[in-house]
Amino acid sequence: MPRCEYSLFVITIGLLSLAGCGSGTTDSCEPGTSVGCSCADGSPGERYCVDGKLDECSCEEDGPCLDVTCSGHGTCTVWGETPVCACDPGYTPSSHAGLDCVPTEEVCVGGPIDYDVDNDGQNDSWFEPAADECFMFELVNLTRATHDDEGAPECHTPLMWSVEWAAHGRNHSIQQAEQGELYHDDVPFPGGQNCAYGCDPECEMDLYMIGPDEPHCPELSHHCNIMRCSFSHIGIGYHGTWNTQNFY
Ligand SMILES: [Ca+2]
Repeated sequence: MPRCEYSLFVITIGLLSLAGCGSGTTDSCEPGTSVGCSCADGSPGERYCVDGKLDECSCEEDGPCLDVTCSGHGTCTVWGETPVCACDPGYTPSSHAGLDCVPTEEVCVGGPIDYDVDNDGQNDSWFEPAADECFMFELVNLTRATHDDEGAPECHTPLMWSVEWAAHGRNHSIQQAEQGELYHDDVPFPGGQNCAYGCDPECEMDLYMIGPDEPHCPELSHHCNIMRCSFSHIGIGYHGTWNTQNFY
């Protein structure tokens, strides 16, 4: 498997907080006591005695997700204090906030470029993403939303689509296919780059995330590029099974 070059940035994720998730503030109680309650998702919470009355039900972890519907096409999970939607197949978030799920084709879109994607000697003026490219984009954000970071400095909010870097990525995949090898020497070079070949997008995502040469962050790896906190965008290019992910 290929290796990549990157610079490291680290953001520490805060601890969980408590948030109200129920109703009822009228019950009298002894100061300093509390009683159990049921949170909106059925998990156990606690009602604390405040000024002689039981406060609202306090629920760990699920509080920040209470008002997040994921547009009805995903599941909200809290990472640190940050809620993020893991979207259903065919959907992905529309912004860095990751609080909604829209059809992937509304976010993974074509756009104007001024770059020779297909190496025919003439600059191309438009890049239109292919189905594999948008599916891999969807998988990257789903992976970020669901991958258990096990305490590592990894981030879960989604990356946004870059037409320009997708065009460069497809060109890089074409060149790798022609040369029959994986490499990383693009000029200009993105903030990070992952490359793989030989199977479908889901299989290549597994190679990136759990392949034998993929240490857990913060070691340098494809895994780290996909989960890195400092990246905000990704452009993905395919040629056959040759995949390039460009991050910045
Ligand atoms: Ca061209």
